[in-house]
Amino acid sequence: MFLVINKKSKYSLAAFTLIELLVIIAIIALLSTLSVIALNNARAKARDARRLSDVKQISTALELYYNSHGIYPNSPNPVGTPITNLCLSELGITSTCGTEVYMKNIPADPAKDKHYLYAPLINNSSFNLIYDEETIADCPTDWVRVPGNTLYNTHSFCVMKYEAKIKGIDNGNTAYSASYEPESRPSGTPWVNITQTNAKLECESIGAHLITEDEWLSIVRNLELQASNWTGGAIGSGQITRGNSNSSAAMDGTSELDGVNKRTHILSNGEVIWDLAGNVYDWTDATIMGKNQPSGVVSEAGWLEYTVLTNYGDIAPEKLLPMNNYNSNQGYGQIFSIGSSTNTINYGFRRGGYWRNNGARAGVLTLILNVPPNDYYKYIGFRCAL
Ligand SMILES: [Ca+2]
Ligand SMILES: [Ca+2]
Repeated sequence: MFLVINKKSKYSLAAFTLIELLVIIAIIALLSTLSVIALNNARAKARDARRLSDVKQISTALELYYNSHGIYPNSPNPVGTPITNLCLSELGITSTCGTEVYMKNIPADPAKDKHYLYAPLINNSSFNLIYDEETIADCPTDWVRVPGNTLYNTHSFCVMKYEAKIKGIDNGNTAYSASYEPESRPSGTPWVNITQTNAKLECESIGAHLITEDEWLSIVRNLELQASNWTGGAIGSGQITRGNSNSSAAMDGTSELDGVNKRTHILSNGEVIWDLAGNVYDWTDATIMGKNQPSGVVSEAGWLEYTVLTNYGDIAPEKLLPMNNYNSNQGYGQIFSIGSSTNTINYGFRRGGYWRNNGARAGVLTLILNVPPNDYYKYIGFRCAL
């Protein structure tokens, strides 16, 4: 039997031409490459499934803590420390457990270089739980992946690394044309003079969407937990940098600024995003009527520190306020609201501040609510998300 097969294969081999052999070798090489890719994808998917399950379990343990204590635990010490392998007990999130244990060994992210992050918000009445999925968002060139956040129900997503530019045109300060297409790239100045309505349509035209408030906040809650985004080099020390906010014009995305005007922020997964604060305002996709806006003691239109708000209107506090009762002194910016209890006009959300905010008014949580969705200005741009 063995002999027969051997004979036959010898005969077959002789019948192949060199070309045929090369084709077969190329096909085998391609198939093995494909199967390696498929295997890597399957592994990344398995890690993502693990992440979702871990995050669910950690959230459950945090709810158990809340049931006993009426608040969520403090951040691990120092703030921004990964919660990997720490213990959640009546002592909070610490390296050694107390007696009342809710989770003995908080699971580690399945990838060695990634970590889950936890931070409470609004006097420990809510919390961020941040996790970075690998496969959910496979981001295009010059877009960045942003980790998900349980507080905002966001999975990991892609967002433009730069404020949107007009494809093929370097001067973004031009009259709107529907024939223009949005693109994320370093060169050129941001696409401005565009209404919130058209910014939505333009993002949809490339298969994306205008960044949502939940996505914006997921970025801010992540970067505020990275020490290198603070001028003092530690979380809460100095300010979160506020970008191009003290100059005479919008800039392209090729030159960085120094100190408090640094234009880039880093995320927990190492991704770098430009001009979230400053340069031009970024539309987000939300709208709110004047009468439903947050307000302070003085009931008139104007800039307010977050710390002096007496009424949050229709915006949930965790979607509005800086952590730890911080305000513009920590680089978060301020809010501009209409300050009227009767105004029924709709206004679009825009974030971050712009080149001429002279400091305090620019910041990663700056929010201005006085421009309707169909108005446009040379200092309002946008960015898309996927
Ligand atoms: Ca277009
Ligand atoms: Ca901006």
